Amino acid sequence: MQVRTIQPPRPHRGAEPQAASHAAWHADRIEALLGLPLPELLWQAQQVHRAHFDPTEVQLSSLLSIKTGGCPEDCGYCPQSAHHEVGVEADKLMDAEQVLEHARAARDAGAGRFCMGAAWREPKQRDLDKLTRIIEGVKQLGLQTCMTLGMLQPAQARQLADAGLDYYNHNLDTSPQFYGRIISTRTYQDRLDTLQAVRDAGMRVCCGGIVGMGESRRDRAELLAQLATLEPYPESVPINSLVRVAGTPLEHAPALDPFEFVRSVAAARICMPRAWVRLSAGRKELGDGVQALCFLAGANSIFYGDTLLVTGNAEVEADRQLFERLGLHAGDAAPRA
Ligand code: SAM
Ligand code: DTB
Ligand code: SF4
Repeated sequence: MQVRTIQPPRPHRGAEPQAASHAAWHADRIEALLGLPLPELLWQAQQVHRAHFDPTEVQLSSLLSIKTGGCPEDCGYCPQSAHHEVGVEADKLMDAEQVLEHARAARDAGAGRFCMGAAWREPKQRDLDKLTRIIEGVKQLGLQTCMTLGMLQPAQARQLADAGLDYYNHNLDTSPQFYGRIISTRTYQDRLDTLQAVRDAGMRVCCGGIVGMGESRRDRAELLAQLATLEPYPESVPINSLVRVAGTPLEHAPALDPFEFVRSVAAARICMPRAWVRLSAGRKELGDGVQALCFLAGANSIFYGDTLLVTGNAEVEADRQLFERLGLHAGDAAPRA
């Protein structure tokens, strides 16, 4: 009998040990890693990966846009910003029952974590009550929960943590130096403040960035240095490859050599040894060969499901076949200390 979906992960083994940060991860050191001959870089990344994880195990996160479009922020890459003419219709927050239907389907297809994204600058108080019900419902399905709702005040972060939210996703996106070329409506410090509020509330942090927006290798090193020196570093690190969406200011960003993406994944693995390093947006466009190199470079998580937020993702059936061809399986065993 043909198996149509990737097998569900083994049950989660409780809280992961807190990741310690390495203050020594200066951008110079990471830039030197990024410039290594690729076999050297992959070898180092594989050694670090194998010390903490089963290299054949990949965590599956499914993504759902629970509030789409019409966002007041001007992030230059984003199809959901109201500043760009993309043709994404603005919607209101999805009903809890509808979210739970999607979550059930994701669980049945083998996902271990359910990530919900909202195109907001920040959530409003009235939204938080509904979000609390959603978090409780998704957890009852046996899924880990993650949300990305924009900036959070400390009290909002505490409310989400009290509802049982496991992870909060908030990306730094790029280096502090390049950031102003991409976003003007919120500062780098705003993002760091939200990350601190999430940490202080006791949630796990999911924080990464985007590669391929016209930034330099130095910028990628600076981004990774920011992430690796957060105290502690994020438990989950999404590395997105820019999806160039027509109508966004980055529609015509020059294509980046895909090996630079692989290098970024490897460096992320080396400087954040016990993080889930997630191949995020742009996986479909990277193709099977580059994805395979990313798994060899220490990536151990993917967004799983036919859509991301509004753009297409690698299809579930294609992922099932890729895992079979590469000898990978779904799983989310906590990293070894
Ligand atoms: N509005 C919230 C926020 O920005 O914090 C949450 C949703 S936002 C879509 C989450 C992340 O998706 C962004 O920080 C960015 O890293 C990523 N993203 C958005 N559009 C993308 C694109 N076209 N290509 C790659 N990554 C993208
Ligand atoms: C993240 O780092 N990538 C995801 C998730 N966090 C929310 C979003 C990717 C969005 C890609 C473009 C889109 O479909 O809107
Ligand atoms: Fe809004 Fe998030 Fe898109 Fe920025 S990335 S425009 S904050 S939805």
